[in-house]
Amino acid sequence: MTVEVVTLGECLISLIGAREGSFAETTLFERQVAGAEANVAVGLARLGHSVVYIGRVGGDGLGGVIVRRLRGEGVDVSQLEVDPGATTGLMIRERRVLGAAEVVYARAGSAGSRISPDDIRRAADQGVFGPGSWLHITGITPALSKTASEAVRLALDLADRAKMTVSFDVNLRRRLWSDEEAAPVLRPLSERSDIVLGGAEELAILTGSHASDPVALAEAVLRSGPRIAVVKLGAGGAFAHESGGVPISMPAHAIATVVDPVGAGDAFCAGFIATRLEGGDLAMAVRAANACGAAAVVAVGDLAGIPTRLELDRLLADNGRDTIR
Ligand code: KDG
Repeated sequence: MTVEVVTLGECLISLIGAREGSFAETTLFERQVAGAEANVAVGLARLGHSVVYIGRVGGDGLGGVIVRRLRGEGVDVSQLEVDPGATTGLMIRERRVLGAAEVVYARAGSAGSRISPDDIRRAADQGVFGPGSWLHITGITPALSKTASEAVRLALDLADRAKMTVSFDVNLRRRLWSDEEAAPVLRPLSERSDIVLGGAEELAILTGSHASDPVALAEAVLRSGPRIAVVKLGAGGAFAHESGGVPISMPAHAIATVVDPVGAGDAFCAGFIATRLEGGDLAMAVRAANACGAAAVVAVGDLAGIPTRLELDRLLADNGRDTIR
Protein backbone atom coordinates (compact mmCIF):
# COMPACT_ATOMS: atom_id res chain seq x y z
CA MET A 1 0.00 0.00 0.00
CA THR A 2 1.49 3.38 -0.95
CA VAL A 3 0.05 6.12 1.16
CA GLU A 4 1.23 9.69 1.47
CA VAL A 5 -0.37 10.60 4.80
CA VAL A 6 -1.62 8.61 7.79
CA THR A 7 -3.71 10.18 10.51
CA LEU A 8 -5.73 8.96 13.46
CA GLY A 9 -8.27 10.37 15.84
CA GLU A 10 -11.91 10.69 16.68
CA CYS A 11 -14.31 11.70 13.96
CA LEU A 12 -17.49 13.19 15.39
CA ILE A 13 -20.93 14.15 14.32
CA SER A 14 -21.23 17.87 14.80
CA LEU A 15 -24.65 19.40 15.44
CA ILE A 16 -24.34 23.04 14.50
CA GLY A 17 -26.88 25.73 15.26
CA ALA A 18 -28.71 26.40 12.00
CA ARG A 19 -28.80 30.12 12.80
CA GLU A 20 -26.64 32.42 14.88
CA GLY A 21 -27.71 32.62 18.50
CA SER A 22 -27.16 31.14 21.93
CA PHE A 23 -28.04 27.54 22.76
CA ALA A 24 -31.03 28.88 24.66
CA GLU A 25 -32.39 30.42 21.48
CA THR A 26 -31.36 27.73 18.99
CA THR A 27 -34.01 25.18 18.08
CA LEU A 28 -32.62 23.81 14.81
CA PHE A 29 -29.26 22.10 14.37
CA GLU A 30 -27.58 20.90 11.22
CA ARG A 31 -25.88 17.52 11.20
CA GLN A 32 -22.32 17.66 9.91
CA VAL A 33 -19.13 15.61 10.12
CA ALA A 34 -16.21 16.97 12.19
CA GLY A 35 -13.07 16.00 14.07
CA ALA A 36 -9.71 17.68 13.69
CA GLU A 37 -7.74 14.85 12.05
CA ALA A 38 -10.67 13.90 9.80
CA ASN A 39 -10.87 17.53 8.68
CA VAL A 40 -7.18 17.42 7.78
CA ALA A 41 -7.69 14.13 5.95
CA VAL A 42 -10.54 15.59 3.89
CA GLY A 43 -8.45 18.68 3.15
CA LEU A 44 -5.57 16.56 1.90
CA ALA A 45 -7.85 14.40 -0.22
CA ARG A 46 -9.43 17.50 -1.78
CA LEU A 47 -5.94 18.72 -2.60
CA GLY A 48 -5.22 15.46 -4.40
CA HIS A 49 -3.24 13.48 -1.81
CA SER A 50 -3.74 9.94 -0.61
CA VAL A 51 -4.59 9.72 3.06
CA VAL A 52 -5.55 6.91 5.41
CA TYR A 53 -7.69 7.66 8.46
CA ILE A 54 -7.41 5.31 11.46
CA GLY A 55 -10.24 5.43 13.97
CA ARG A 56 -13.50 4.00 15.26
CA VAL A 57 -17.11 5.09 14.85
CA GLY A 58 -20.23 3.73 16.51
CA GLY A 59 -22.35 0.99 15.04
CA ASP A 60 -25.15 3.53 14.80
CA GLY A 61 -26.45 5.44 11.82
CA LEU A 62 -24.20 8.34 12.75
CA GLY A 63 -21.08 6.22 12.33
CA GLY A 64 -22.41 5.31 8.91
CA VAL A 65 -22.72 8.99 8.01
CA ILE A 66 -19.03 9.48 8.84
CA VAL A 67 -17.81 6.45 6.90
CA ARG A 68 -19.78 7.46 3.84
CA ARG A 69 -18.73 11.09 4.02
CA LEU A 70 -15.02 10.38 4.40
CA ARG A 71 -15.13 7.72 1.70
CA GLY A 72 -17.00 10.10 -0.58
CA GLU A 73 -14.26 12.68 -0.05
CA GLY A 74 -11.65 10.18 -1.20
CA VAL A 75 -10.17 9.40 2.24
CA ASP A 76 -9.07 5.77 2.64
CA VAL A 77 -11.42 4.42 5.33
CA SER A 78 -10.10 0.85 5.31
CA GLN A 79 -8.77 1.48 8.85
CA LEU A 80 -11.93 3.18 10.15
CA GLU A 81 -13.60 0.48 12.23
CA VAL A 82 -17.30 0.35 12.99
CA ASP A 83 -17.59 -0.50 16.69
CA PRO A 84 -21.01 -1.99 17.54
CA GLY A 85 -20.27 -1.70 21.27
CA ALA A 86 -20.29 2.09 21.43
CA THR A 87 -21.98 5.16 20.02
CA THR A 88 -20.52 7.85 17.79
CA GLY A 89 -19.23 10.93 19.62
CA LEU A 90 -21.15 14.18 19.29
CA MET A 91 -20.11 17.78 19.32
CA ILE A 92 -22.95 20.28 19.66
CA ARG A 93 -22.18 23.89 19.00
CA GLU A 94 -23.94 27.20 18.80
CA ARG A 95 -22.93 29.94 16.36
CA ARG A 96 -22.38 33.47 17.49
CA VAL A 97 -21.59 36.70 15.74
CA LEU A 98 -20.60 38.28 19.06
CA GLY A 99 -18.45 36.60 21.69
CA ALA A 100 -17.23 33.03 21.90
CA ALA A 101 -19.59 30.27 20.77
CA GLU A 102 -20.10 27.44 23.21
CA VAL A 103 -19.40 23.78 22.46
CA VAL A 104 -20.86 20.79 24.28
CA TYR A 105 -19.30 17.37 23.80
CA ALA A 106 -21.11 14.09 24.23
CA ARG A 107 -18.16 11.82 23.61
CA ALA A 108 -17.17 10.18 26.92
CA GLY A 109 -16.91 6.44 26.23
CA SER A 110 -17.65 7.00 22.54
CA ALA A 111 -16.49 4.60 19.85
CA GLY A 112 -13.86 7.10 18.76
CA SER A 113 -12.40 7.28 22.26
CA ARG A 114 -11.96 3.47 22.18
CA ILE A 115 -9.22 3.67 19.53
CA SER A 116 -6.32 1.60 20.87
CA PRO A 117 -2.87 0.30 19.92
CA ASP A 118 -4.66 -2.70 18.32
CA ASP A 119 -6.09 -0.36 15.68
CA ILE A 120 -2.62 0.98 14.97
CA ARG A 121 -1.13 -2.54 14.77
CA ARG A 122 -3.88 -3.60 12.39
CA ALA A 123 -3.16 -0.63 10.15
CA ALA A 124 0.58 -1.33 10.35
CA ASP A 125 -0.03 -4.94 9.29
CA GLN A 126 -1.74 -3.52 6.21
CA GLY A 127 1.44 -1.57 5.40
CA VAL A 128 0.07 1.84 6.31
CA PHE A 129 3.24 2.97 8.12
CA GLY A 130 6.11 3.04 5.67
CA PRO A 131 9.16 5.04 4.64
CA GLY A 132 8.28 8.15 2.70
CA SER A 133 4.86 8.51 4.33
CA TRP A 134 3.78 11.30 6.63
CA LEU A 135 2.03 10.93 10.02
CA HIS A 136 -0.24 13.71 11.27
CA ILE A 137 -1.38 13.70 14.90
CA THR A 138 -3.09 16.18 17.20
CA GLY A 139 -3.31 16.84 20.91
CA ILE A 140 -7.00 15.92 20.96
CA THR A 141 -6.62 12.14 20.65
CA PRO A 142 -4.43 11.68 23.77
CA ALA A 143 -7.11 13.50 25.79
CA LEU A 144 -9.80 10.98 24.89
CA SER A 145 -8.76 7.90 26.88
CA LYS A 146 -5.76 5.88 28.05
CA THR A 147 -5.97 3.57 25.03
CA ALA A 148 -6.26 6.55 22.67
CA SER A 149 -3.15 8.09 24.20
CA GLU A 150 -1.32 4.77 23.81
CA ALA A 151 -2.46 4.56 20.20
CA VAL A 152 -0.88 7.94 19.44
CA ARG A 153 2.39 6.90 21.08
CA LEU A 154 2.49 3.63 19.13
CA ALA A 155 1.80 5.49 15.88
CA LEU A 156 4.76 7.75 16.69
CA ASP A 157 6.99 4.75 17.42
CA LEU A 158 6.08 3.18 14.08
CA ALA A 159 6.57 6.47 12.27
CA ASP A 160 10.01 6.84 13.90
CA ARG A 161 10.97 3.35 12.86
CA ALA A 162 9.85 3.97 9.28
CA LYS A 163 11.53 7.41 9.26
CA MET A 164 8.25 9.10 8.40
CA THR A 165 7.77 12.85 8.70
CA VAL A 166 5.55 13.64 11.69
CA SER A 167 3.42 16.75 12.12
CA PHE A 168 1.77 17.56 15.42
CA ASP A 169 -1.01 20.11 15.81
CA VAL A 170 -1.37 21.00 19.50
CA ASN A 171 -5.16 21.49 19.42
CA LEU A 172 -5.56 21.96 23.17
CA ARG A 173 -9.16 21.20 24.15
CA ARG A 174 -9.90 22.60 27.58
CA ARG A 175 -13.31 20.94 27.67
CA LEU A 176 -11.43 17.61 27.66
CA TRP A 177 -8.59 18.29 30.11
CA SER A 178 -6.82 21.03 32.02
CA ASP A 179 -3.59 22.71 30.89
CA GLU A 180 -1.83 21.00 33.80
CA GLU A 181 -3.01 17.58 32.65
CA ALA A 182 -2.36 18.24 28.98
CA ALA A 183 1.15 19.76 29.03
CA PRO A 184 3.10 16.76 30.34
CA VAL A 185 1.30 14.41 27.93
CA LEU A 186 1.63 16.62 24.85
CA ARG A 187 5.21 17.76 25.40
CA PRO A 188 6.88 14.40 24.62
CA LEU A 189 4.69 14.02 21.53
CA SER A 190 5.73 17.44 20.31
CA GLU A 191 9.40 16.81 21.02
CA ARG A 192 9.32 13.67 18.90
CA SER A 193 7.64 15.43 15.95
CA ASP A 194 9.34 17.08 12.99
CA ILE A 195 6.79 19.86 12.60
CA VAL A 196 4.76 21.44 15.39
CA LEU A 197 1.83 23.74 14.69
CA GLY A 198 -0.29 25.62 17.21
CA GLY A 199 -1.75 28.90 18.35
CA ALA A 200 0.44 31.19 20.48
CA GLU A 201 -1.34 30.29 23.71
CA GLU A 202 -1.14 26.58 22.94
CA LEU A 203 2.58 26.77 22.21
CA ALA A 204 3.18 28.71 25.43
CA ILE A 205 1.49 25.95 27.43
CA LEU A 206 3.26 23.24 25.47
CA THR A 207 6.72 24.69 25.94
CA GLY A 208 6.15 26.05 29.43
CA SER A 209 7.22 29.43 28.10
CA HIS A 210 5.77 32.68 29.40
CA ALA A 211 6.24 34.34 26.03
CA SER A 212 3.38 35.43 23.81
CA ASP A 213 5.65 36.61 21.03
CA PRO A 214 5.61 34.16 18.07
CA VAL A 215 9.38 34.52 17.54
CA ALA A 216 10.16 33.39 21.08
CA LEU A 217 7.53 30.65 20.99
CA ALA A 218 8.85 29.20 17.74
CA GLU A 219 12.38 29.27 19.16
CA ALA A 220 11.19 27.45 22.28
CA VAL A 221 9.62 24.75 20.09
CA LEU A 222 12.76 24.36 17.97
CA ARG A 223 14.97 24.11 21.07
CA SER A 224 12.88 21.15 22.23
CA GLY A 225 13.56 19.03 19.13
CA PRO A 226 11.26 19.65 16.13
CA ARG A 227 12.80 21.15 12.99
CA ILE A 228 9.83 23.35 12.03
CA ALA A 229 7.58 25.43 14.29
CA VAL A 230 4.47 27.11 12.94
CA VAL A 231 2.54 29.63 15.02
CA LYS A 232 -1.03 30.05 13.77
CA LEU A 233 -2.15 33.62 14.39
CA GLY A 234 -5.66 33.60 12.93
CA ALA A 235 -6.43 37.00 11.42
CA GLY A 236 -2.75 37.82 12.00
CA GLY A 237 -1.62 35.12 9.55
CA ALA A 238 1.17 32.80 10.64
CA PHE A 239 4.79 32.79 11.75
CA ALA A 240 7.04 29.87 10.86
CA HIS A 241 10.65 29.02 11.58
CA GLU A 242 12.70 26.11 10.28
CA SER A 243 15.95 25.27 12.09
CA GLY A 244 18.82 26.95 10.33
CA GLY A 245 16.46 28.94 8.08
CA VAL A 246 15.12 32.46 7.96
CA PRO A 247 11.88 32.91 9.98
CA ILE A 248 8.79 33.76 7.97
CA SER A 249 5.96 36.04 8.95
CA MET A 250 3.06 35.68 6.52
CA PRO A 251 -0.07 37.86 6.63
CA ALA A 252 -3.45 36.13 6.59
CA HIS A 253 -5.30 35.60 3.34
CA ALA A 254 -7.73 38.52 3.31
CA ILE A 255 -11.42 37.75 3.86
CA ALA A 256 -14.41 40.02 4.38
CA THR A 257 -16.17 38.21 7.25
CA VAL A 258 -15.60 35.15 9.38
CA VAL A 259 -18.74 33.04 9.13
CA ASP A 260 -17.60 30.04 11.19
CA PRO A 261 -14.06 29.80 12.60
CA VAL A 262 -14.18 26.12 13.62
CA GLY A 263 -11.98 23.92 11.45
CA ALA A 264 -9.73 26.73 10.19
CA GLY A 265 -6.67 25.28 11.92
CA ASP A 266 -7.26 21.89 10.34
CA ALA A 267 -7.64 23.36 6.87
CA PHE A 268 -4.42 25.28 7.57
CA CYS A 269 -2.63 22.00 8.40
CA ALA A 270 -3.98 20.35 5.23
CA GLY A 271 -2.66 23.20 3.07
CA PHE A 272 0.69 23.13 4.84
CA ILE A 273 1.18 19.36 4.59
CA ALA A 274 -0.01 19.20 0.97
CA THR A 275 2.43 21.91 -0.11
CA ARG A 276 5.36 20.25 1.64
CA LEU A 277 4.45 16.91 0.03
CA GLU A 278 4.55 18.70 -3.32
CA GLY A 279 8.07 19.96 -2.60
CA GLY A 280 7.07 23.51 -1.66
CA ASP A 281 9.33 25.47 0.67
CA LEU A 282 8.25 26.82 4.05
CA ALA A 283 6.96 30.13 2.68
CA MET A 284 4.87 28.41 0.01
CA ALA A 285 3.47 26.01 2.61
CA VAL A 286 2.47 28.80 4.99
CA ARG A 287 0.90 30.82 2.19
CA ALA A 288 -1.20 27.85 1.05
CA ALA A 289 -2.05 27.06 4.67
CA ASN A 290 -3.29 30.61 5.26
CA ALA A 291 -5.44 30.44 2.12
CA CYS A 292 -6.95 27.10 3.20
CA GLY A 293 -7.66 28.48 6.68
CA ALA A 294 -9.35 31.54 5.18
CA ALA A 295 -11.46 29.38 2.87
CA ALA A 296 -12.59 27.28 5.83
CA VAL A 297 -13.91 30.20 7.88
CA VAL A 298 -16.19 31.60 5.22
CA ALA A 299 -18.53 28.60 5.23
CA VAL A 300 -20.53 26.98 8.03
CA GLY A 301 -19.24 23.60 9.20
CA ASP A 302 -15.77 22.12 9.51
CA LEU A 303 -15.64 20.65 6.03
CA ALA A 304 -17.75 22.97 3.91
CA GLY A 305 -15.12 25.57 3.07
CA ILE A 306 -11.96 23.45 2.81
CA PRO A 307 -10.77 24.11 -0.73
CA THR A 308 -10.26 21.67 -3.56
CA ARG A 309 -7.05 21.85 -5.56
CA LEU A 310 -8.72 24.04 -8.18
CA GLU A 311 -10.14 26.39 -5.55
CA LEU A 312 -6.82 26.68 -3.73
CA ASP A 313 -4.93 27.39 -6.96
CA ARG A 314 -7.46 30.10 -7.77
CA LEU A 315 -7.18 31.62 -4.31
CA LEU A 316 -3.41 31.71 -4.56
CA ALA A 317 -3.48 33.20 -8.05
CA ASP A 318 -6.31 35.59 -7.27
CA ASN A 319 -5.33 39.25 -7.56
CA GLY A 320 -8.29 40.65 -5.72
CA ARG A 321 -10.79 39.62 -8.38
CA ASP A 322 -14.19 38.74 -7.02
CA THR A 323 -15.67 37.02 -10.08
CA ILE A 324 -14.37 34.58 -12.65
CA ARG A 325 -16.25 35.15 -15.94
O1 KDG B 1 -10.65 21.73 14.79
C1 KDG B 1 -12.01 21.45 14.75
C2 KDG B 1 -12.28 20.39 15.74
O2 KDG B 1 -12.04 20.91 16.99
C3 KDG B 1 -13.68 19.88 15.74
O3 KDG B 1 -14.03 19.36 14.50
C4 KDG B 1 -13.96 18.83 16.75
O4 KDG B 1 -12.04 17.48 16.79
C5 KDG B 1 -12.80 18.16 17.39
C6 KDG B 1 -12.62 18.35 18.79
O5 KDG B 1 -12.29 17.37 19.41
O6 KDG B 1 -12.78 19.45 19.28
